[in-house]
Amino acid sequence: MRESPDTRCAVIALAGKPNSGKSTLLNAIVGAKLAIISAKPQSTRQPVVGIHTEGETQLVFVDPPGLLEPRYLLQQAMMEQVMDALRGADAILHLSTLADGAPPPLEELVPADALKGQPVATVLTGADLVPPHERPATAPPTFLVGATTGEGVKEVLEWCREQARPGSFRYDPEDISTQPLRFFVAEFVREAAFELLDEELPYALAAEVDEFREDSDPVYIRVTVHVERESQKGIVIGSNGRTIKQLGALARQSIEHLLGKRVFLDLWVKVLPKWRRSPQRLRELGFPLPGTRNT
Ligand SMILES: Nc1nc2c(ncn2[C@@H]2O[C@H](COP(=O)(O)OP(=O)(O)OP(=O)(O)O)[C@@H](O)[C@H]2O)c(=O)[nH]1
Ligand SMILES: [Mg+2]
Repeated sequence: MRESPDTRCAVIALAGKPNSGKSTLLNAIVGAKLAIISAKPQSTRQPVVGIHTEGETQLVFVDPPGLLEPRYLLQQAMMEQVMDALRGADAILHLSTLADGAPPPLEELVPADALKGQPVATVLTGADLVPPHERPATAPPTFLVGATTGEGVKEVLEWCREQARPGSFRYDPEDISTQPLRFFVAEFVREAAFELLDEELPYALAAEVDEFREDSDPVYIRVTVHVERESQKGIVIGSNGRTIKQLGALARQSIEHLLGKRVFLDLWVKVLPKWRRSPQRLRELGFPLPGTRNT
């Protein structure tokens, strides 16, 4: 890692309701598709880390799930990760869509122990959907962003850079994430499910990489798609396997793009009853359970 008296760093957490555009902004900042995006809420379940290094400043962005009232154990585990992301942050970007307007202060949305007085900027997303003359006037630390068009991202980054403090880089300046390829593979399978499947199904679905042979050509990746019920398995497979084929083709595009290699994606659907409410299943799928963290 670069050791220099001039290097500066900050960890920046994104916070906001589901669908406020956190993952879209993370990708716009990093300039690559890391986090999955969906028009349906609650697509992010585990925080995605994106690194932005420019000159002597390294910013580490954490894109956690959206803020919600948990109704089952998976959602509790998701909130646990939001709190971890906030606690570990030097500064916070609080997102809300322009349509929803300015969000209430974060202190009203999260437990007091999740915050430690970090600077918070408000980011209003979806600016591209509103003609310029109808947009509200804003001044730092409030920003208007069209994350899909990249408008306003530079100004947000400038604010983030101002939050950086002297310190050596934590990561190689070339790195854009800290997470293994397996993580992104499973995420891209879930993203395809959010795109292609309706109603409850994307929420009842988890993806797990069982095998990843990077040295084979094409790269061989076997993924188990877990659903909660036999009837859901039937829908995910579809008649003559049509749906699972579509799902695989869509996920494969994103995976090949990230890997820069051809991929053979072998998808298997299994029923894992009630995994979203099972501490053991959630732990196996890599979710931290509430109250089990050393903080
Ligand atoms: N037009 C426009 N659409 C946006 C913008 N930001 C996000 N979106 C869209 O809003 C939807 C939600 O975006 P995400 O980035 O997945 O939202 P999120 O906050 O990560 O959502 P969760 O992970 O569910 O908490 C997607 O359909 C995005 O394409 C924006 O600035 N402009
Ligand atoms: Mg997200």
